[in-house]
Amino acid sequence: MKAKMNRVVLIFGFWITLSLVSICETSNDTWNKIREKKARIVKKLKKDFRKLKKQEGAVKLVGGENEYEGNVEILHDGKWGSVCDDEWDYLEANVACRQLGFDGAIKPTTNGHFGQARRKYWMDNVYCDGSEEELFKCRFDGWGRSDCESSEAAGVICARDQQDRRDRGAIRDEVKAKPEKQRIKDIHRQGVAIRLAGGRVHSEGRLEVKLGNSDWGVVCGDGWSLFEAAVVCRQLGLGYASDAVQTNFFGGEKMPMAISGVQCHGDENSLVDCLHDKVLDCPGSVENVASLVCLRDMPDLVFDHIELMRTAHLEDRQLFWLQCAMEENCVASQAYRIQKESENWHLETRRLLRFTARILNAGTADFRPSVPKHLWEWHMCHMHYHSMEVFATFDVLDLNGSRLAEGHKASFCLEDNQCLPGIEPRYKCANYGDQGISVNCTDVYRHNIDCQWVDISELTPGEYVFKVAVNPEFKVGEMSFDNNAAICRLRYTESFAAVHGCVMGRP
Ligand SMILES: *[C@@H]1O[C@H](CO)[C@@H](O)[C@H](O)[C@H]1NC(C)=O
Ligand SMILES: *[C@@H]1O[C@H](CO)[C@@H](O)[C@H](O)[C@H]1NC(C)=O
Ligand SMILES: *[C@@H]1O[C@H](CO)[C@@H](O)[C@H](O)[C@H]1NC(C)=O
Ligand SMILES: [Ca+2]
Repeated sequence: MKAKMNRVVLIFGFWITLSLVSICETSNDTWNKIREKKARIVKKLKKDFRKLKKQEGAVKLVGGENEYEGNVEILHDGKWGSVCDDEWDYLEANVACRQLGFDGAIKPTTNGHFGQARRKYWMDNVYCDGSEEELFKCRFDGWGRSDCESSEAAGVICARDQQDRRDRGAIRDEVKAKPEKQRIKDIHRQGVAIRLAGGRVHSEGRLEVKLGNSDWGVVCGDGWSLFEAAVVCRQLGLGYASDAVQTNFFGGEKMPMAISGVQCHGDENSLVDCLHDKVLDCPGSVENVASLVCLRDMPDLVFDHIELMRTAHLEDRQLFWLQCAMEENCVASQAYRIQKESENWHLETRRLLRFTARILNAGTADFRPSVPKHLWEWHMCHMHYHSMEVFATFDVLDLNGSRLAEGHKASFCLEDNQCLPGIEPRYKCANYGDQGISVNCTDVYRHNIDCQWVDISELTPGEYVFKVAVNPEFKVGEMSFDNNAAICRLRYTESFAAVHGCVMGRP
């Protein structure tokens, strides 16, 4: 009833405004100004109207400081849900902003830039081609299908008007400026003690911190990740970080909060070498307590960049042969546009940069998928179960680091393909077998299998950066993440591609 009243008021307001604007249209001088104003008003009303209607697929922004920024929430089945940041980019952000009546996006945001996801994820792996008018018309995994954690909310900063879009650069810099952080030991000079508490064993629990003579306190969970946990495990002599969680599972919700915004690179020997908020700032619930699990034996994936350089090559392939791949989002969005618009789409060719991905587990424990077996998905096209949604990413970037093309190999079937002498392979994809990579075994995705490529059809010849990374979202703990990516140069001419100069790095 209230919504209906609001609607009537809105429509009435709309009519009055338009009439007033028309009466004022006498002077040619102010005509242009008025027209601009009118367009703005109409846009704003359209947006408010859509929100009020509460119709399927409506979107809204939450957690921002004003109405043109925030995490994206979408309405499905009468309930609002969050959107996960996997594959969340400019194209998707633009669609969301335009649906809200803005001119487009200044920036997509990820990792819960505007706070943790407050609701169940309705959408994950959203792929828009940019022509969609509403977000739910983009391709995605299906309502409610997601493997995302609450820290992975997707958001946007929308452009208020044309001027905003021109000022994009300046605003982008402004967004980058985070609240000030300082090294812990530079502020707390009287000494900092740490310990784990509340765990079932001594190598897990909530992190407790004692600053000088004050009482023991807990640490805010915002931004708490495996990199910070790794430092704590190392400092306490407990091995490596297997899990970093933001939860009161290990208690601590009644304790005072000692520090927030802890941020480590991951190789520090002591937590006091990490950064933290100068001023304690931990918005959100009291359950947001930094907690962790340390383990002595951990897997350690190492990406083989030599094999990547040796095997990279181009292939031109007709869309007819790529239909399975299209179902799994392994081609660029332009291909879907061609499929929609061209009658002979299956004769169009795509240019693929193919390469072999060879991943060794050089750790001391098996690498197991982050998703339990009963949640694995059967993929009809490729006739096997997918156990890990984002096991690897393949990106082509320009020399400034902007992403121009990406592989979308949706999922991987982890198995022992080759093992060092004396090691028996144990993981096999066939027959719903257990998936994983044993210590001293490698999982090999040869360049000739489906989806093992980046679709570079829209790329112009030139020099680029090619980056391949495994376990890129750090969903599974490892001894080190500094050997998980190969960052290489890609030389691309009309007819030839070479990947060279690879260095190892972090995803
Ligand atoms: C009003 O301005 C337009 C261009 O902006 C011009 O073509 C037109 O002649 C002007 N009309 C009057 C009455 O000045
Ligand atoms: C990289 O950025 C510089 C300056 O911002 C610009 O002049 C150059 O064209 C950019 N290069 C690419 C490949 O986008
Ligand atoms: C794996 O290989 C390394 C180096 O060859 C060796 O030191 C280690 O013992 C092996 N681990 C297992 C579990 O076989
Ligand atoms: Ca690793």
